[in-house]
Amino acid sequence: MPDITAIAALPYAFDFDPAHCALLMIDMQRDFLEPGGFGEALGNDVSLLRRTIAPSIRLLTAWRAAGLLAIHTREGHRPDLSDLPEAKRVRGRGPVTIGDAGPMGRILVRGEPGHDIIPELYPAPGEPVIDKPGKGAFHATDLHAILQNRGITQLVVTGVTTEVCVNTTVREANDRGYDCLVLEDCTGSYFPDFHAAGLAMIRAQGGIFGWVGQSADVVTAIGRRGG
Ligand code: TIU
Repeated sequence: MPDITAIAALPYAFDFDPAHCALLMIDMQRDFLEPGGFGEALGNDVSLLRRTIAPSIRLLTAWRAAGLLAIHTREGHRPDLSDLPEAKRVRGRGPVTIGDAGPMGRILVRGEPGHDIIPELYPAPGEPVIDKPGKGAFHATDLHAILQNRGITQLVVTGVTTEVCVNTTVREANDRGYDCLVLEDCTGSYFPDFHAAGLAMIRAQGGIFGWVGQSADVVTAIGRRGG
């Protein structure tokens, strides 16, 4: 018997199949959530994203306790910046850009403190970490292969920012055949309007890209398993 639980979501319930579902935590990096990183270099108030941390901790704790697969992503580039398109480097025309030195090391560069995941949500040993050079987690990465090799067909998606890396990844996942449940309280944007619109775009038109739900309902569904 498949172990499927209906989770309340929009536009309709999400049939959660834990054996074939991965949690995908997108770019919960110091560079986006702490002062002195890429997010602030772009002119943003990074404190707006921090409300996502507490519910994400509760979700990740329950997810791990149930023995389910959690995957983390990090946006960033090689230290020699050979994978950084010039168009991305100069975009924004700010005084500080990708590869420049900042208080958390070189901005959005792999191996630097700012590029790493925040300590509150640090990957556990054995959890895949996907280093991605773009906004989408499928572009120029082995994420699709990792998911296919583990028989994953569904993704519970969290992380930052809602309208940029979360939306891009969900659209990529949708085109590759995955069902995505995006969690409202575990995703965040520097722009509250874009957060709301980004989620509305996912669930509109009968769930054109996926579903939108709340982390507490996923935690409850995990707790009901086998009970
Ligand atoms: N700027 C912004 O909102 N986001 C990014 O640049 N990357 C991610 O969303 N991870």
